[in-house]
Amino acid sequence: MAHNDLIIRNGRVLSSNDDQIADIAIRDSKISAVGTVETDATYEIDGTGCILTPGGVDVHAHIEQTSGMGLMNADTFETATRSAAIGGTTTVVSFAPQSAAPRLSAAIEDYAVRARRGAVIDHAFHIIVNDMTADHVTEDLQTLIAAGHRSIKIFTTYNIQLSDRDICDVLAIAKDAGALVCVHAENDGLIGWTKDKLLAAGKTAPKHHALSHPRLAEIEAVERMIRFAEFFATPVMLFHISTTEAVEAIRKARARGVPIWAETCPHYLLMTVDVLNRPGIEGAKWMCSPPQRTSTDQDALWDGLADGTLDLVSSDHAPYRFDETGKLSNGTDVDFSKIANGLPGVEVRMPLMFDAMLKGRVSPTDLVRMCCTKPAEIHGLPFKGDIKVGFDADLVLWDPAGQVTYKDNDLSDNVGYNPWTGRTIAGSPKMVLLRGQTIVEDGKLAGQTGQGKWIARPSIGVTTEALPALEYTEAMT
Ligand code: DUC
Ligand code: ZN
Ligand code: ZN
Repeated sequence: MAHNDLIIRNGRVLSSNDDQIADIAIRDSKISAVGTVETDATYEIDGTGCILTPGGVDVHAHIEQTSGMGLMNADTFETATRSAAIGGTTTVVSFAPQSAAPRLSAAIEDYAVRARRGAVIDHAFHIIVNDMTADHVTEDLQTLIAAGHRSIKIFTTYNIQLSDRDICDVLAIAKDAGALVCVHAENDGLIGWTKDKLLAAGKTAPKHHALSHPRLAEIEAVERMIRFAEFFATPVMLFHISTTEAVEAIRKARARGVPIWAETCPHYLLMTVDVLNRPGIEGAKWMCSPPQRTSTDQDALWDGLADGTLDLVSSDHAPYRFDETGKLSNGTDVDFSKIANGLPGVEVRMPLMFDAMLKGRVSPTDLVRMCCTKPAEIHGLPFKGDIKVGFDADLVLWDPAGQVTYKDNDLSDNVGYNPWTGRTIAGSPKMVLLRGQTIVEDGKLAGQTGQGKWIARPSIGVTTEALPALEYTEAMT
């Protein structure tokens, strides 16, 4: 029998469908055996007492990207991906925005170069489209999707929204070329109107940001995108779901076969809107869109994850420093509408969810499914996100007895504050392997910048077996 490079012996191995004490053998960067491994290896690690999961797959992180206000975020591929690695994430999907270059093809090339230079972990890009009238958009989308960039990100708000008419064109192109359309779904008119009223009434503090994003703004746009997915019978991924009603709308849509996927994020599962109630400008650290909601919404999100209505948990890492280069770039005496939205999250997503697993909030196999396997499957990342023979040897060795209390500046990104400060979580990622190579050892970075590879994502072969899309088909023939 062939010799292995590494065997991790006798750990508690969590995969998408198993929770067992087992050995994991690795050969040529792939998992070569899971179970009782009788052969030997160049190196062996004793995993007794440890928990092994696949490396985290975070399919929603903003890296080296400008905000709707044109502000560059705080992380480079180097800082974001080292932070991800230390938190047990080995694959990240970030964004190549149309605004970064004259053509989509050039925007992708630009981001590919940045990531190739800086990334410690494997990566891919969603293509952000915000102007369907620009030159060569359709042609570039078709070419890029065929070349392995099989997701398009669109917004219904944020100064970069597409009209409903343009969204139809994007969905038709995506259906034809085999891409997943990912949507930031909030109603722009409701947000704009509410924001103006709040500001006119002098309600300008960070806590008023939450009021300016009414829950109905999410509910309306989610319901609209569900109908669009239904009409085109092509898959749509709803990003960062935060409300009970949106979960319910997705549940109903899925029950009638609409090809809808949905994610939520740790800051909706584990924070409420109260985080914005800090004195002065301090609440800006927790401002994101959609905003955090209520404990009732948290319960609905957990229930949605448990029954599969919500598929996965992403970080929506959107890093802005709490200083004049970031959140305070327009000063400290400003209204909420002039403050960049987003929280750092790429490092804490896996540990927070691992802690939730140890506390019994999610089952071990569900943890793996929602943080690793489903993100990889839905976003088309081959051989990522599970512990199975033939998969990439992307693994995290957790110390379940480890305990961390987050402190104000203890993350490895470039943000300088930790929105989870004061929270104690159980379990810590001791060792992380990327394709069989150690990138984190004793909780410290051991990987190199540029070690991460771009992962080609094959286009979706069959769009859906769900609805026949009768009206769409009739209109097309
Ligand atoms: N929401 C945020 O809070 N930040 C970045 C993008 C987003 O959708
Ligand atoms: Zn968004
Ligand atoms: Zn986002």
